[in-house]
Amino acid sequence: MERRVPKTILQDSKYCPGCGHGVINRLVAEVLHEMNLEDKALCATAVGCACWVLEMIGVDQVQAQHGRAPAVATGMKRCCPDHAVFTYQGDGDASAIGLSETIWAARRNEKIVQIYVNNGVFGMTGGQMSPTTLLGQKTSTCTTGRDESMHGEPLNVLNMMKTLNIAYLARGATTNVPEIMKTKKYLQNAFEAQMKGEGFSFVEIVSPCPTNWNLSPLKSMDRIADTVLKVYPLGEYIKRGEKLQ
Ligand SMILES: Cc1ncc(C[n+]2csc(CCOP(=O)(O)OP(=O)(O)O)c2C)c(N)n1
Ligand code: SF4
Repeated sequence: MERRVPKTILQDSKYCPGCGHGVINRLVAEVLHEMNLEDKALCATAVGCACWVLEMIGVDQVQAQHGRAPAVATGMKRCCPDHAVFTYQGDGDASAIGLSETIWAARRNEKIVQIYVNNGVFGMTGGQMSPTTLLGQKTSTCTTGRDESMHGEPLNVLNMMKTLNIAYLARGATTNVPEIMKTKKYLQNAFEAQMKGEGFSFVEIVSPCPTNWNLSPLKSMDRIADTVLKVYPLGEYIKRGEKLQ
């Protein structure tokens, strides 16, 4: 069988088996290829496993330390307004250390795409609790499970975005082929909004971290379907500035 790989994919996935980052990297590369944006794409990436996008996708990139990717992407876009500028970040990077950058780039309605990979933990550093860790979920820093009275409720960044005037807002997942295809469409819509000058797009993608969830890749998908999506429901929420739900 012929193996078709977008030309910006530089190597086979180097993430853990079953990790969602590999699928998402591939979707980003496919979307850039199909929209003919490969040669004018600029990425500001993160700390965490998300940062391997530097070695996975062959477009010009700057690694922005500790949640600062939306600020770096803002600078890129203002200097190169005809380029397709995006950030690629985990939930720890973008909503723990980098929450203010995230909210203020959205508040300014910068013409960038923020890709937010929500796997519910700090993946690279050993599975610590992150802003999106679910109540009751055990992590290496809350070994008896996230407790509302001790740690607060999980942070739903998409819900915060719903209150802002931005161009596009959606949440996808990597659980199965239909959801992966919808997620690809969300990424396309986001880049389309940017290239039409409509403003800021935020695409959250619910993704497994089998290594730190201590689950097999298949059981990780089951956990997302049975538990995670009840707290982080999928769909499009804002399109061309219009609130859809
Ligand atoms: C200020 C600061 N605190 C902590 C770290 C350590 N650190 C590096 S990656 C990372 C976790 C990132 O998690 P997330 O963004 O969720 O990405 P994932 O690995 O899950 O893709 C942390 C805490 C750091 N580099 N700098
Ligand atoms: S530690 Fe988790 S997020 Fe990082 S590559 Fe492995 S499965 Fe993916």
